[in-house]
Amino acid sequence: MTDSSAADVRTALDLLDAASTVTVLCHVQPDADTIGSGLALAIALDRAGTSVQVSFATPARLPDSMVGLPGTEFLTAPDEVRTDVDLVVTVDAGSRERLGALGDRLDGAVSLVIDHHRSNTRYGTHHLIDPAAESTTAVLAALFDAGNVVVDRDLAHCLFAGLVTDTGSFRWVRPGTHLLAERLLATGIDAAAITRSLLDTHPFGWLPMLGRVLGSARLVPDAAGARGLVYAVVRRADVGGLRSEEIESVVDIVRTTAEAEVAAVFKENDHGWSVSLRAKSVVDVSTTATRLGGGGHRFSAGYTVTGDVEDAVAALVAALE
Ligand SMILES: [Mn+2]
Repeated sequence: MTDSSAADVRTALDLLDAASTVTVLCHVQPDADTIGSGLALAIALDRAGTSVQVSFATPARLPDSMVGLPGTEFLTAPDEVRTDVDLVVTVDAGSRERLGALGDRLDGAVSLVIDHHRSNTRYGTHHLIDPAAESTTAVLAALFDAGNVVVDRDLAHCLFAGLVTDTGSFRWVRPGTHLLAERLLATGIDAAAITRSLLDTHPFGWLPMLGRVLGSARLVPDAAGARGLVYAVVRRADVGGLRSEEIESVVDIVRTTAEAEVAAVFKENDHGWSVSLRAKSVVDVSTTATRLGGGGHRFSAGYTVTGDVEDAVAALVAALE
């Protein structure tokens, strides 16, 4: 289902085959695509007799919504990740910065970057990148096929987690997406339960948080060449003890605004703001985010910024011109 070059696929398989020890790195603030990819790769490598660890730099714990994924026994705390391995693989991380403190594991290492972000900066020694792929797990599915890896129920569970999340529950699809989904479903996975846990389960506190945050939403009709920007601000005080899953869900509501082509959610963090951008059909927010120091996909991207949120909004409006 993907368009990676045959040579890149062959090289990736050869690297994975030759390695006895592998570290798989997921991106910070992990989503189900990076974790599903990391765990699927770990399961497949372990079955082939390879010693493998999977890690991500922050936060300290795996998000609750992902604890039911197969392969979590391969997850390793960042400070326990081996420093000397035959191969370091990164999954779904568009730049070295997305690896956080674990980025230094690439120094002097043979590395394989597996990804689908079109803003990928090609920061490894080898790359398997398909910007047309729906998810990094779809890139992995094609890699498994090329390597004759049998995709059983456990692997299908991990691959489906990334596919259903990155396609927005199969909203953003292309020819072949549903064929891949069908293959994964045919292994007997409980797709409804996986999807509910990943995308449709929030604690009650999510509702009053949405009330506060959505109440702060603003529409800027003149922005983005008069196509419109809608944004909302998620302050620490709004969040309380809520999880990343609740915070990340906000943009999916904000982006439905009819009067705006572009949606943004400013999420307060230790250093300032982490910003999620979404576009519907015309504006390329990958370019916008890259201009502001981040990256992503054409219709879904992000970046971080310091300072007042008012200044951050003004800078975004300027970048969208
Ligand atoms: Mn992804």
